[in-house]
Amino acid sequence: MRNPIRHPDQAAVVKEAFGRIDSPARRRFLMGSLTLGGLSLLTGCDVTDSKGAETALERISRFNDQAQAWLRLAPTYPDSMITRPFPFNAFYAEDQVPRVDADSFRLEVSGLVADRHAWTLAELRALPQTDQVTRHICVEGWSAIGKWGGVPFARFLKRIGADLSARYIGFQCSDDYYTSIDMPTALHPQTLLALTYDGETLPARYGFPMKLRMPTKLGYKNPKHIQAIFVTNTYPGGYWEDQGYNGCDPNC
Ligand SMILES: Nc1nc2c(c(=O)[nH]1)N[C@H]1C(S)=C(S)[C@@H](COP(=O)(O)O)O[C@H]1N2
Ligand SMILES: [Mo]
Repeated sequence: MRNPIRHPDQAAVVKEAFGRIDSPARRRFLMGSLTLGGLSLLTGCDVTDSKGAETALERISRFNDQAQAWLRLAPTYPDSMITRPFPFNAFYAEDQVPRVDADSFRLEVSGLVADRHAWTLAELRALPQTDQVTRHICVEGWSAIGKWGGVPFARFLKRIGADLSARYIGFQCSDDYYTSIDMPTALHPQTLLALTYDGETLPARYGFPMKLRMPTKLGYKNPKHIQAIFVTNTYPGGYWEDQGYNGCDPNC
């Protein structure tokens, strides 16, 4: 790996990524200890001539790009750079924001998970929390820096016994919005099940009772007012995805 490991969760993601690599030879190559003979076994390329070696290296590099994409961290900022007021955006006006009742709220969990119990807000708040100051980028041409706090989503997925080899996580929101992400994005160390904004309970306009905050994805992939989460191998699409957007940032 060219990336130094800077974050405890990042180490977990690296382990996770290696776990996904089926061939022990591939794993050894990434650890930097694979021989030329091993390289030919791994890629199925004849590396005795330069063209073969080139092809083999290209295959490895493509794989590395994927691994790097999983590990790429979005920049973080000091609190002094937070945009105030942080903009509101949705497919409707601010006076139509859904009002969710905190006491009766239950987060539903379904699909490829071991524990399907529905979560109260108190239970979610009792999980270990972290926060981050990152830039939110909207396809409509604006961006803003904000501070979100909550549960690292990878930790939540492990806690509910999600099948981490499944392909997608789908989100259903209480305003008829819906979206989905792939598992590598779900396990990214900066993907947060956010319960707070700027140190306060997440306000209604920013997605009370919770939103998924991902600085590595465009704004519309960050669902607010999450009501239900499901783990699946069938691509669930999304409100904007189904209209042709793919959800990647310009570096993706
Ligand atoms: N439930 C829900 N989530 C949503 C949306 C929405 O309309 N409904 N809009 C998305 C878009 S396009 C953006 S830019 C952000 C805006 O989040 P903000 O209001 O916190 O700035 O929410 C995203 N998540
Ligand atoms: Mo957006």
